[in-house]
Amino acid sequence: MDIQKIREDFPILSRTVYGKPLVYLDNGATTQKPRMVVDSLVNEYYSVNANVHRGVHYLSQQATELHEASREAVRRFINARGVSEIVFTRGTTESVNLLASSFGEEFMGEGDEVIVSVMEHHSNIVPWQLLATRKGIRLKVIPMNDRGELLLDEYEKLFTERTKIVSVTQVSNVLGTVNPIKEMVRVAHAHNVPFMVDAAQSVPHMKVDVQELDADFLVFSAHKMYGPTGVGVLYGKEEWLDRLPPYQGGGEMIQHVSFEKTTFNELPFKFEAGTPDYIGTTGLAKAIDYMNAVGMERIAAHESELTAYALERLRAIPDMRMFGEAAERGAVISFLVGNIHHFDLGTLLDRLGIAVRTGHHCAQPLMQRLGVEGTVRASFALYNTKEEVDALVAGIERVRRMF
Ligand code: C6P
Repeated sequence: MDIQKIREDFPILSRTVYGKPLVYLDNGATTQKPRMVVDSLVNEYYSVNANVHRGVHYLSQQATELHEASREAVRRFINARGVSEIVFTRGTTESVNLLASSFGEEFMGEGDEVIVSVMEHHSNIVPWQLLATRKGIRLKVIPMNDRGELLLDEYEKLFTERTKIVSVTQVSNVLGTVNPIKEMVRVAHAHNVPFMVDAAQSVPHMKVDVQELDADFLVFSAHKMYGPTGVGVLYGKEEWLDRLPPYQGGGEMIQHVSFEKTTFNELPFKFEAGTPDYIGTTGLAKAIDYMNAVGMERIAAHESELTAYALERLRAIPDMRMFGEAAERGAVISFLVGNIHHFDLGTLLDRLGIAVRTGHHCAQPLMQRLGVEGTVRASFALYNTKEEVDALVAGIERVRRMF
């Protein structure tokens, strides 16, 4: 992989901050965008813009074709059986809210249970909690060991006749743990319970195949995979989506409306009320093209090598405390150094041009389990280099000396 050539596709990577070259290590929050993705947004606004699925005119038809071609690109990317299984949303968070609301409405009642894990992002906790308040359902939590690996024996024990759904992240945004989702789905299915995969932190880094995982639902955001903000995906098996009620009402999601009775559109439009972000979905398709052109295996291999290198170098720093030592891990490293506050470390690294994330990473229950208020997190993407890891290590050493 020619990293320097790849970096040229991302104009922002050559900028400076505080007069220092930018070292962008906050890819778990959002990735930077290659030129071809941004160009596609501009081009579509300038030459194709018209509302989709509504007009008989040329532009509307062309915009609709682009939008639906993007759905097909997503289908192929995650190997769904059909485009009816790909629902466009605003992002992972909206996808989980859609599912919790719709699934909860149809299939859950007082005393029913949802299984989540201790390492979930707030977006995969709070939507279920809202349901808990509304409908009296209960959350059950899969615990983990001190390396940050879920305890599968404990997971199995959580199932009861009241368990209605399992919802777990494939990769932790804090620990980097890659959970054994395929095995966990198999266990859920043995109990006749469907499984939702939060793939926000996996889809950008590894090949994800919904049929191989046998996932019933899978959610992710375009902006974490080199695509634009404001677009996301809810994948659902057709047999499930068919049985779920609509989430929001409005245009597009209807077949016929009268004041007496409304009938709903076919899948996936039943879940897509209002004008979709059709420019954004084209950007997502371009991001998928970009990742495919580099190659998912090559992206995974590069990031794995970079993470191994970073782990080795960071571990050599005195007073380094790392969070997450799972055998299977992604390109995320959380740490604290001595008693330097995570916020101070992050702020001082920023002054050196190094962008990392600090705080609870929208995973406060996990912070509680780790016994910390927050951590510093470095998260890598396909354009990061060993020199950037060296800059991070040198930056941390410098901050240590200051303290
Ligand atoms: N995590 C991070 O810095 P949205 O914001 O809807 O695109 O994604 C939410 C989300 C859901 N699940 C996981 C595992 C995530 O990591 C995220 C987003 C970012 O870790 C922003 S908090």
